[in-house]
Amino acid sequence: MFYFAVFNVFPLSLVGVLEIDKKVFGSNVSDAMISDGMLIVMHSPGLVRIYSFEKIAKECMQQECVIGETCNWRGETGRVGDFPFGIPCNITLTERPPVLFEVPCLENAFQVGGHPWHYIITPNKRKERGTYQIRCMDDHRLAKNGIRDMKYCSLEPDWIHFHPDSSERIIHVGPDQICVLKLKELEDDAYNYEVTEDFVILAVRDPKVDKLVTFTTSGRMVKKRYARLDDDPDQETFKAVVYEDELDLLTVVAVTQKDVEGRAHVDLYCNDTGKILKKITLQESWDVTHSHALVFDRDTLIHIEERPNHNFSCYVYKMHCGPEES
Ligand SMILES: *C1O[C@H](CO)[C@@H](O)[C@H](O)[C@H]1NC(C)=O
Ligand SMILES: *[C@@H]1O[C@H](CO)[C@@H](O)[C@H](O)[C@H]1NC(C)=O
Ligand SMILES: *[C@@H]1O[C@H](CO)[C@@H](O)[C@H](O)[C@H]1NC(C)=O
Ligand SMILES: *[C@@H]1O[C@H](CO)[C@@H](O)[C@H](O)[C@H]1NC(C)=O
Repeated sequence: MFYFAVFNVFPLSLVGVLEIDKKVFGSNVSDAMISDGMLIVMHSPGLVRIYSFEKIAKECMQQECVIGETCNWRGETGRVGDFPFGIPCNITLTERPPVLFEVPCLENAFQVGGHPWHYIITPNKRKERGTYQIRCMDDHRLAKNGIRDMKYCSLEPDWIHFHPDSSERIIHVGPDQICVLKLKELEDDAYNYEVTEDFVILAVRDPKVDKLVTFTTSGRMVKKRYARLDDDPDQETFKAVVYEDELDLLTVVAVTQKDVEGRAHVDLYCNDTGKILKKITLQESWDVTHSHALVFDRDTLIHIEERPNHNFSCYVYKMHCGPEES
């Protein structure tokens, strides 16, 4: 159902090819991934199981085939890596390996990180959608303040993930706030760890526009029958948070609908303190109904926009060091 080709890097070498077979892992397998030496298998509805990939690779080794050399695999002979022989699926499981860890969660949104290892899930109940729990991997114990619920009313959900830097922090992003959280060890407490705020970045929003009455440019009064959404396009809304590891910057995209067009700016924040360092206004508009990707690498900022019918635009910005603002 799924095949993994697993490599070591530096130097590049093949570890092996593994099949996730429903006959072995269960007929309800919906997805799988390999990360940090763990094989993570997701089942529907809502169950995640973790196995040791290192152990599987070691114990289920069938045959060490070497790329470029002739090999005989189940009666077929070919050169390993050549088309159409390919690489034999040489990590073969006949029975399910021992489960190291399992947890039920909604829509298999499961993440591991932190030190010691913690995981983030949404409990496997519909009404828990939009809430996240941060728990210790060892004993499933909830961290103090480990239930995160931004209580937003928005079209796009808030999102949470472990910080990709080495700081073991957590980033939780809602329409108008970015919370960078950290795990603090507690002593003599019912909880072993506490989730605390490292810093928070807030969107620039005009509190006046929260009223249910607004005026058009011609002065006509418009009464709204409902309160606005938290990610209503005419208020500054966070759309992406990207971490640049070489400059150690948190890059944030904020979009505000002005007239008919969405205008975006990219703000660079110090990863350590959350202090704003630079604001870059994008020249092109940002249509919130399209999909976007932002890549930031040293002095290059790339914005990729996908319009309907696979129509892509790619905008490239170069940063210059100098007295003038650019
Ligand atoms: C980013 O900031 C955090 C928090 O102060 C720090 O621990 C980390 O080392 C910084 N940078 C990188 C590259 O991890
Ligand atoms: C998935 O299937 C396995 C075995 O086939 C079973 O043990 C498990 O309870 C099932 N899980 C769910 C969430 O239905
Ligand atoms: C699988 O085959 C590849 C090359 O085809 C080899 O490098 C690797 O060591 C083998 N792995 C196992 C677990 O047998
Ligand atoms: C892609 O979109 C742009 C901007 O809307 C438009 O100018 C261009 O003609 C489109 N290209 C194609 C091939 O549809």
